[in-house]
Amino acid sequence: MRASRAKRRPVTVDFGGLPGPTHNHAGLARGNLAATRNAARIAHPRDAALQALTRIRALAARGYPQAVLPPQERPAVGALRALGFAGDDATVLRAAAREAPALLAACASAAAMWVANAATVSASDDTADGRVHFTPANLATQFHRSLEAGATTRILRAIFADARCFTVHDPLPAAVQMGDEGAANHTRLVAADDRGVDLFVYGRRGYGEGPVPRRFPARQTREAAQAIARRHGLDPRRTLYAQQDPAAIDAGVFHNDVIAVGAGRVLFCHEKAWIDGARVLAEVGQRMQGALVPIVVSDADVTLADAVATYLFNSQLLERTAGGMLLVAPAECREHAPVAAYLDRLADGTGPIREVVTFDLRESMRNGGGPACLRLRVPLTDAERAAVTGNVFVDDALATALESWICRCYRDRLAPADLGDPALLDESRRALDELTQILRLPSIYAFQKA
Ligand code: SUG
Repeated sequence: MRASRAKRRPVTVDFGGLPGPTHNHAGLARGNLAATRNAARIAHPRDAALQALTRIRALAARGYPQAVLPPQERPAVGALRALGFAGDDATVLRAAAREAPALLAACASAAAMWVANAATVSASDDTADGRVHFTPANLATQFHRSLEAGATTRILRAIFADARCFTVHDPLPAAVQMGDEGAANHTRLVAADDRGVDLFVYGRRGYGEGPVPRRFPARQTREAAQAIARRHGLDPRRTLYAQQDPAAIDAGVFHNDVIAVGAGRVLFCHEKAWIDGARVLAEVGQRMQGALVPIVVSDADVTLADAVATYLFNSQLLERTAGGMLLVAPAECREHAPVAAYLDRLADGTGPIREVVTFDLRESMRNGGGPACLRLRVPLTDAERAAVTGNVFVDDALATALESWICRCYRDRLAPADLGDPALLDESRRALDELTQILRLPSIYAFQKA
């Protein structure tokens, strides 16, 4: 009995995001300090995609199950048409470039690469009907990101098509009260009974009074998180809600995954992550039947500003077969003296984190996306894994095919002025068409249906 239950336990598959061919730095996301700082810098789409793939490939080689989620079609000509630009695709792009470059940049963003914002995912172990549930994020706070929700829903429905195992809901209504940014604000921990405990973190309430940041938007609402827990059929006794400290949002923590990461029994967070953080940890610990292993970093060790500058907490926490946890951090953490010193102490053999590896994800980091932003965790049992559509699980053959696809199809550099180039749209469509064949997916892009 015990053995068969244990066998059914889901194992996390990391679905990695691939930066699309229009990867660029447009400074679109207010409250995201890296993105704002790097506005209009020349971008390197090929490097961006290769950096993302290198991380995925290395983790797959270490035995961590990896899969990929395809990028979205950009520039989103349909979105520009909805904003009043008319004519054929080239005319729409040229007019937008001339009359409204900010709108063109928003419609050309490759932001869908940060798949931690694609959806909130619940394990079949935790849901009332025993299926894996997905709610694609509406990303309603930022226009350029709100454009992702429809295609994300289509892509998830193509990959997780088997209705016996999976339910992909519609995104929540895209209104300010329902702002939802997906898994970046959701942490699934595992309690002493080996079942999940869900921590949802929100930035503000959609209704009623409550603390709010002064400078920057709080993207996730409590109501959105509660709606997701309800529709996924999560057990309220194993679910809890915490509010981000508004001062943290004002310091550049636009998602909870910029200041905390949890996996299994371990929760690695900054002391200033949440309002009343000690109470939050006590409640998480109680729901986990005492199994929580918190690692709380004090401001004296790493300031909030240093955490935001290096993305220390935008790391992946992975269980090692050799025991303890592996922290997968951005290379910037090793280049920053106080954070590098902290990491040496963290992995000195005395604590739960035994090893730190870093990756150069500089192109994504310049837009405020580190290792944790670039993966969507999907807990799957063996049977659920077998029910996934397409050739999306990464092995050496797929990684090699993706590498040659990137080298063949991506530009080396992209400046803001290139976004209105009709050739870029054609190249992107050709690339995505090839990718759907490599991944053996059905037609997921609007241009493939035209
Ligand atoms: O929504 N950056 C993204 C970064 C998302 C990071 N994701 C997580 N923390 N999970 C954002 O702020 C910048 C695009 C630009 O400026 O060109 C951007 O959208």
